[in-house]
Order: sequence, then structure tokens, then C-alpha cells
Amino acid sequence: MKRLSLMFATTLVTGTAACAPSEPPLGSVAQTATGGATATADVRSVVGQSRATATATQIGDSIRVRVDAQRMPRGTYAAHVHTTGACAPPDFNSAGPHWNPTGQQHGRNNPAGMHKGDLPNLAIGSNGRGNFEFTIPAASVSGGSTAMLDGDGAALVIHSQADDHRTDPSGNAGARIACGVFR
Ligand SMILES: [Cu+2]
Ligand SMILES: [Zn+2]
Repeated sequence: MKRLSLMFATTLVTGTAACAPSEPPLGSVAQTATGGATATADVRSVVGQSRATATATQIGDSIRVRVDAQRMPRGTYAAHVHTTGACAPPDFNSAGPHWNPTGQQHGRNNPAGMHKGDLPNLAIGSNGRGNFEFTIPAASVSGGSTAMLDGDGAALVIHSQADDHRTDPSGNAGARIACGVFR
């Protein structure tokens, strides 16, 4: 009976969505209950397997980024916001360089750094999971001169190696192994 109710609820939600006048355009943002804009990325491997969910939420004049990863080999991996919302496998070069609206160099340990898109390394444990939360100061999810979701959007990219947080332009982080467009 509980399962039946659940199925009914799912049908209801789907039916409501189908009645919406149109799909939101690429790069549009939803409003959270607290009023801050939010965007989410489904981060997938080169063969389309889900690897992480990334959420970017406007909090005051900052963006709070949360990344939750699963089904990854144990290790330490670079993660960045890249400047273009396009994830074409197998190399994900379509996502462009790190999001950098203020013209800085790469890395928090670089005196000329850092990019707005620079994030902490993702530490994956033996259970295949890992996560972090990080605040990007003086940035907006949408709108203004430091908008993450500008005309061509943005993507969350995970790399094969750790970021050294110093080497311009990409921290010696190796290949791009997973990518998700913020929507
Ligand atoms: Cu990157
Ligand atoms: Zn960078």
C-alpha cells in the first residue's frame, strides 16, 4: 500500500511537470525556499556513469558549492568550476578553462591567484565516497559581472589527479574524468 501511494505521488509530480508551459532554458536557475538562486550539476564519467552531484547556492554575495561524490576509486582528485556549460566526452575540453571572471592566475597558493572556479581537492575514501563544501567569495550564481551562469553557463569538472593549488593555469591536475553542466 505504501508503495502504491509512492507511485501515485510520482505520477502526480510527473503530470504537473508535463503541464508546465515550457522547459526552462539552459543555464536558468531555480529559487530556493530561502530566496537564494541555486544550480545543480549531475557530474558523469566519460562513459556517462554518475560520479557526483554538485550544488551551487547563492548566500549573500558568495556562492556556496557542495560536491557529493560516489562510486569513485579511493584517492584525491581536483575539482573546479569550468567556464562553459558543455560536457562533451571523452576529454570534456568543451567545458573550457577554469571559471575566471576576474582575470587571476590559478591556485590559492599562487600569489597571483586565484580563479573563482578553484575548489578544494575531493578526498574519496575506501567506500568510494567523498564530499566538500566551499564558499566562493564575491560571486553570483546568476546576474552581475561575476555570474557563474553567464551566457554559456558553467560546468563542474573532476580530474584524475590532485590539484597542487599553485601551478597556473590548472594545478597539474591531469585529465578531466567527469563533468556536469550546472542547470
Ligand atoms: Cu578542472
Ligand atoms: Zn584554477
